[in-house]
Amino acid sequence: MVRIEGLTELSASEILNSDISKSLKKFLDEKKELTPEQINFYHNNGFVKVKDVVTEEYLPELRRIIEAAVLIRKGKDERDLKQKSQYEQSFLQCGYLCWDFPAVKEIVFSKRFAGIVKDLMQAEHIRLWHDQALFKEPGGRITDAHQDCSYWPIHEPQFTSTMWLALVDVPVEKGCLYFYPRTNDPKLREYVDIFRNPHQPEFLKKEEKVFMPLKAGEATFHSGLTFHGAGENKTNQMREAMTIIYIKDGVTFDSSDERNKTHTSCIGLNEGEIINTKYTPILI
Ligand SMILES: O=C(O)CCC(=O)C(=O)O
Repeated sequence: MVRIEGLTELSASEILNSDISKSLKKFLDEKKELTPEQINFYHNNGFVKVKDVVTEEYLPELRRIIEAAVLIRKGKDERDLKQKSQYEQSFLQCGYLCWDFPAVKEIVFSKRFAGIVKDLMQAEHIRLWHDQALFKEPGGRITDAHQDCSYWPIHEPQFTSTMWLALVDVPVEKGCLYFYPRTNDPKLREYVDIFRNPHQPEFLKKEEKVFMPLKAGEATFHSGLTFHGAGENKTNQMREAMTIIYIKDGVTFDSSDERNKTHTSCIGLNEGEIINTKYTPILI
């Protein structure tokens, strides 16, 4: 049974049917400056932590909107954790929220967030790939280590990036992410089937993991190539995170892997075409 403190399906609908505040809207378009050290760190290691991606003043409203969308999507699921598949025990996954809920679209289309990725990738323009809220339930299992690009039909995985935004404090014991530094090397590719039958790639067994506990409003950005996972949620509170995944404008559709070629964001594309569909607008 999915419960979010202080929310009912009725109040969640009311939140989602209201306009977001003018001040949050303005904040979501405000530039967030990165330091050259942060950009270098991202390039060298394949991930970086950024503070104050959402500041204290704006986080409560933003968090409530995402929570409301998650409750509407998952509130009718009566199963408890043990009745779910192994994959579903890792997180409540709610994708493409921005296309169902206009208030979430205001957040996902934020130029502040996309601008960080533009600077990290040193790109002319950034497109949306997709969004997904990832809430790990109390007692939720680990997220097995994987590379995101394994599941995406994109020829240029080095030009993909995920923002993982903590909506609440996420210490290690609540299931924060960890990264394997410098695994953003295009030569290191291995498909991990996190959905049905995860395994740990042999070469990762020798690598160090870097855990990334975050305060609410902080975020990590990681390349689609970087191997990463998350710990269990050992607390009795929900681990609440919102992710937005971005691609550099100009990346192309790779239809070679049967498992990925029907990805929603690529519907209608032919092999090698620039990814430019109704789901992947230019954000900045
Ligand atoms: O939130 C998690 O537990 C995993 C997140 C993840 O794998 C990702 O955002 O790429």
